[in-house]
Amino acid sequence: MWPWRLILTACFFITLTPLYSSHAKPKAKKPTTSILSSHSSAQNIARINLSDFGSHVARFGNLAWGNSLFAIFTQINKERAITCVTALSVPEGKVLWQRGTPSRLNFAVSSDIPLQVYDWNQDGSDDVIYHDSGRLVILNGVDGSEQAAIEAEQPYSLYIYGTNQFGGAPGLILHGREFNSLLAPDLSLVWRISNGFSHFPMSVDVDRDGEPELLAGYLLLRSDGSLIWDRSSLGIHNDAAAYGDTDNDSSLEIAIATSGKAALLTSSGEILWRGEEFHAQHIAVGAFQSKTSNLQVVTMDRDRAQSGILRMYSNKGQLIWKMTNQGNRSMLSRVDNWITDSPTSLLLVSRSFKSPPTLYDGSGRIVEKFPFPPASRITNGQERFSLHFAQHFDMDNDGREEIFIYNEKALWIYRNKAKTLEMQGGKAAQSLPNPRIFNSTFYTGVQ
Ligand SMILES: [Ca+2]
Ligand SMILES: [Ca+2]
Ligand SMILES: [Ca+2]
Ligand SMILES: [Ca+2]
Repeated sequence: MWPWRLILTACFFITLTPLYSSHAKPKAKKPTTSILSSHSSAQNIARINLSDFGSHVARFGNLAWGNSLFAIFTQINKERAITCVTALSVPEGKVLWQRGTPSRLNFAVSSDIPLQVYDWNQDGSDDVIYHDSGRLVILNGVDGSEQAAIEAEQPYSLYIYGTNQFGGAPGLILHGREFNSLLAPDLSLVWRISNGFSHFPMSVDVDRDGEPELLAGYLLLRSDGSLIWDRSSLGIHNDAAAYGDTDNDSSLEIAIATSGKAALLTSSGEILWRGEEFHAQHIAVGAFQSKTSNLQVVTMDRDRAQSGILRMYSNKGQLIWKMTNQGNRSMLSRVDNWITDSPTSLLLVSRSFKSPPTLYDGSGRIVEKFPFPPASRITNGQERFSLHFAQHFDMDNDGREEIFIYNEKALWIYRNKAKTLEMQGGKAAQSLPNPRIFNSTFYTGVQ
């Protein structure tokens, strides 16, 4: 029953509009399923029930010795104070340690919380870094004990910044509503700047000298905190950002979801084009289409009608297609290695009210759907989904990414069991440690 009902539901709700052919003669209806789906066969490999410590926020890392994987679920109260952190082995589902008191009331999180998982003391096992109640705390990932703590002002999110100024260890950005601070590996303050609100920073080496710059909101900063450019004129705030060399000229472009029309900028801050969004919330840059060596820009729009519109643009800003009715709170993420033998990347759309997490190809066709019954319910004969989240990386170093789906009730994991062609598409490995995972955020862009 499952797949047929989903396919019928998708056909009913999703409108795909290919724009290159708008003036051409009517054509036979195109299939909604991708040819890449023959290289995709989702197999559920774990269904972990979360008891009372489940949450909308999960991070992932190798907390114990021997590269064993853990999910770190974090609960908060109504004042956004962290009330419980639980380290859960994956896929076994055993609690390694827990700090605080779990509560079934504290699972809901509607914006980022300042918590990341990274091997801060470089001893080979990841640590849990978070800010709570005026303190920045680093927990030893092995047992949850406090490794270090300082008093620090309240950030909105935390970002591991791979600057080279500390001799190999990264710095930590406290990304606040009105400031950004860089802390050294010993947690001493290096610099602090004021800026307008944004959700999450992004590092990008715009001049390709090996030292990444930092995009904090609409400010591009050198690693010493000095300003390169300010594009506050772009709109309400930077909701999400991504980058890539979209035209193969060796110079990077920066794509920003601006809470309004999306923007593509040169690395020197010149605006190349704007999109047509009402409220661009998420953005991705990648090689989604096989017929060109240029990259595409994809956005998720919280449009005026609140349907959730997915759009794909060429690097020149030409709208290639759009798909309405994705769900107004849907997220998107570029997935490189679900199908390792494909030269193109896929799009994972998740947190839709209307369908389970879904992989699309560069033509907007469905490659795979990932059923997640813990968030599913039938209302008036139609399937609807409560809030749920998706993450993806290669958990077992076989070159293929697994898809992780979770809410406060459960964590499910899918792998691709289809036969590979044993050709590599030249895309970067997605195993841990992975910047997309240790700099995790709700506001997916380069994520
Ligand atoms: Ca460590
Ligand atoms: Ca640089
Ligand atoms: Ca370029
Ligand atoms: Ca894998």
